[in-house]
Formats: sequence, C-alpha cells, structure tokens
Amino acid sequence: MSVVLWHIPISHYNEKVRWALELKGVGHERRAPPPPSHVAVALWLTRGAAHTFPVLEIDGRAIGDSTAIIAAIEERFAGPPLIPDEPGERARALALEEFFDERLGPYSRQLVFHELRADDGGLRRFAATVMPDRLTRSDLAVSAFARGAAAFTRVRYRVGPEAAAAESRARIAAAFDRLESELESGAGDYLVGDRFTVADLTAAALLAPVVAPPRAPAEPDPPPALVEYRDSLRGRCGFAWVEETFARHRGEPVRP
Ligand SMILES: N[C@@H](CCC(=O)N[C@@H](CS)C(=O)NCC(=O)O)C(=O)O
Repeated sequence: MSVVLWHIPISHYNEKVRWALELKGVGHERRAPPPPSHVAVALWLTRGAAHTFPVLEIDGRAIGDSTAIIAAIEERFAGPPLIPDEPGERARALALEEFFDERLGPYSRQLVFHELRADDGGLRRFAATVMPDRLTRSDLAVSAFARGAAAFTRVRYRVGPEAAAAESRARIAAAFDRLESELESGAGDYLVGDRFTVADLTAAALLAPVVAPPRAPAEPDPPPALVEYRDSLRGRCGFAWVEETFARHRGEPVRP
C-alpha cells in the first residue's frame, strides 16, 4: 500500500500525525513543500476539500485534517490502537481530541508566532528552518520569506495584536487546567482508561510548542519572552506530563 504524508516538519498538527504513523509502524513517504505553498498543494491534493497540512494520501485518496487522518489509519492499521473500542472511552477520547484540536492548537501556534514576530530576527530564524536549504544562504531570500511569514501569520493566525496573544495565553492556561483535571479524575498517567490514546497524543503534540520536550519538532532559537513564558509554566503538573508523555511514547522521531 502506498502511503504519502504531506507535512510541515515544524508544525504541531503535523507532529500529531507523524507520531501516530510512527507508533503504528506505518511505512510511508514524506513530502514537505515549504509553507505557504503548502496551502495550494493541500487544495490541489484534496480537490479543494482541505487547505491545511497534514494531508495523507492512502488507498488512492487524499485525506486532510489530522483527526480524519488518524481515524483512517486506525481503521487500516490495527496496533497499537489509538481509539478505544469501549463506546464510553471512545467517545471521551474523541471529545478530548476535538477539545485540544480546536481550543488549544490554534493558540499554542499563535503565541509562538507572536513571540517570534516580536523578537528581533525571530521570523528570519523561523524562515531559515522552513525554507529549502539552498535558499537559506541568500540573505535576500530569507528576508523575503520572513516578510511572507509575517503577512501569512497575521492574516491566517491573527499574529500581531497583544490582545490576541493575551487570549492565547488564557486558552493555553485553560487547556492545562482541563488536562490536569482529567488526569486527576483518572488513574493519573493517561487521559482515558489505562493506556495511551489519541487524547494523550493530541494533548502532548499540540502543547509541544509551549513545552518544547526533547523529541518535539526542532524549533528555531526561542525568543527570550518565549523562554520566560515556558519557565512560568514549568511548575504545572501538565507541563511535566507532556515531557513524560513524549519521553515514554514518542520514540526516536524519524526526521524530517
Ligand atoms: N484542523 C487541522 C489544522 C491543521 C493546520 O492548521 N495546519 C496548518 C499548519 S500548522 C496549516 O496548514 N495552515 C494553513 C492555513 O491555515 O491556511 C488539522 O487538525 O489537521
């Protein structure tokens, strides 16, 4: 079976799917056209159905959206299962996946871009991590790419206004609150039942830009304000849980 993952190496939604594919040992090829060209590629692959990455090509279909992709690989590749069979646990795992996808993912991304944009040279460092290698030797190309990233993230992710960053900090705090209260009401290590599910995978992958555990996607040198923010969250149980979940379940990532 030919499986192709179209992805952005640095992105947390893409990390969610890479993690699932690697955990299940699904052999696949990876392609990574640089952002923002990926939007056109996603639209072309999915015939207009999705404009975001990741996109997975499998069985002759192109599937957009990390939740739909994980559902599709769960159907085709049995183990280890990510979505519980028991109906109550299944519903809880999928509801938590949805919560972290919608109420956390956009905000952890927004805040990182906010701090990169505010930091001198921050978006240039970001540009250098996502541009094709050969172009990073040209100062002009890096500047043009950084300006493109500033415009794209302002329009698509509301990066710029301090009010938007404040909202992101509040949403991230709320996501940690939910994570910690779900862990407290369960056995402690996992969000649903007594094993790793798509709920843990989603919470950990989408908090990775905030926590920066060792096996998370490589980030550009973080701005001091981001380091300070990270340090302010370090005492939270949820922060330690993300680090432990990566250490225990991520395995050595296949790069890029
Ligand atoms: N709900 C989507 C979100 C994916 C997403 O936002 N991907 C970003 C990269 S991190 C993207 O391609 N954004 C392009 C855009 O918003 O136009 C998923 O779970 O896959």
